[in-house]
Amino acid sequence: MSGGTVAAVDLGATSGRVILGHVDQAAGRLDLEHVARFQNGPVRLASGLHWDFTGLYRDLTRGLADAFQREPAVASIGVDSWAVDYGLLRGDRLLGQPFHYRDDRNAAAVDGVHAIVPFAELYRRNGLQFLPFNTVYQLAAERDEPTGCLALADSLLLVPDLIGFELTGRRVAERTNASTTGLVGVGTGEWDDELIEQLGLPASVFAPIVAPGDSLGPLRPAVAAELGAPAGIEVVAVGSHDTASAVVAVPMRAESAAYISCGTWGLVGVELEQPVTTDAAREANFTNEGGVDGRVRFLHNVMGLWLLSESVRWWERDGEAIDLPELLAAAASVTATVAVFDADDPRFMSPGDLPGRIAEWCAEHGVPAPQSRAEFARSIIESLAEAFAGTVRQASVLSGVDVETIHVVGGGALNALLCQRTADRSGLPVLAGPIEATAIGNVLVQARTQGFASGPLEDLRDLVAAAFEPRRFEPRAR
Ligand code: LFR
Repeated sequence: MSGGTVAAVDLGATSGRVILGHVDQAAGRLDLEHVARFQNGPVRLASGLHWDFTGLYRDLTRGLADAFQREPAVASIGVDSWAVDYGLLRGDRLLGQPFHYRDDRNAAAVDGVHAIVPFAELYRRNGLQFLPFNTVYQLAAERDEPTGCLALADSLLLVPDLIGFELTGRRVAERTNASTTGLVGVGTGEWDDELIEQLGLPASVFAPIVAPGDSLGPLRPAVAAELGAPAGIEVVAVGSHDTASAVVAVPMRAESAAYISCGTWGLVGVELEQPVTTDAAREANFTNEGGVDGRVRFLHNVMGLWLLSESVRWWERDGEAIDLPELLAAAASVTATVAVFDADDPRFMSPGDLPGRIAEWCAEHGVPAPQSRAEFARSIIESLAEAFAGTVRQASVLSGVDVETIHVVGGGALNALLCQRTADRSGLPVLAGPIEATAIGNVLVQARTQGFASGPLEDLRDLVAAAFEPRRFEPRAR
């Protein structure tokens, strides 16, 4: 076995990137080369909140063209993104820009779905926490809208699969991301046709499920020409749900660790071999999402750095530029006791005046609201740290994993105050990094398919631990 290079396309809710990964497991080599970074975000059209899919596709293909220019010997491409959102196709034609999961059309559909399949029954079948934007609710909304496109469509592809289709012409549903739709059986990992039928959704739009590591086949010749890629370069399915890729790259011992994949969201949980769909897990709103190699991502969505980034966006709306490192430094030196609010409160889900909503939460709960921006930032960090610590405790109780260490990966690993306060509030050491866990997980799954690495996830994690030494935060007295 020798090494080689693969290209990872990693799309987050606020930015996307194209990264080259150089891997040679035998030589202990795993390093990343950043090729392109571009903006992403919601676009409000008359029809609601959407993603600019065509802009994203333009940016990522430009990034891939740069990647091939730098490194003509790229062996394959893998794509991951956030979950749940999809494009509808009629033939090869995309029927409009995909909806953004923060659009509020979903809320109205929830009761209708639960009237047909009560939530407890849904949970038993799909093992998913309740999130109003799970694809199942989005599709129920789409089905009922007079202008909905579902009836026109002959296929539905989640965002990374849609990109895979544009690149290769092949329509598949990668399993880790399909598991976030609410329409895949938690025990089977296959589309739950009975559920799909019960909900009046067209079974024929769903593509065949493939596993991370499977090849989608070569780039379409026209795409290869546009990218300057050698003919025959293939696209490999990775853990196309970004969180699944991130968990691959958590340098943990899963039997005694919890992870927090912290970016826009804070995904807090443990890795299991078998799902946990007990009443207690359902009541705590824990999810059993599909992981790479059939592992289970038993976790809960905490609101995450969205609380901070959306507050900053609100403060910047009149053109003022806020320096984030400066704001965080100011937050770290706040000495006043700040409000710890419920970071999970649904009022924080949609875009807008988050500082105002935090103040409103405080007023309702009789606690003094933060006054300055530094206090707001500190209050957000304390509230996230508290939610993270509490969710780790719950994950441990519900799953039976005796958590000794918390790993923080993703952009949040850069936020020293958040990592320290999570250690303090949980009483457990926090190991921070790698920051680019998602891209690394994407790279490693491709590398295994290409023969640049081999073995179970534990072996891949050893490589991560050696290449990206985590930063350790010891818990301090509170
Ligand atoms: C993180 C993430 C979460 C998912 C949310 C919405 O980027 O993929 O795992 O719940 O975005 O898709």
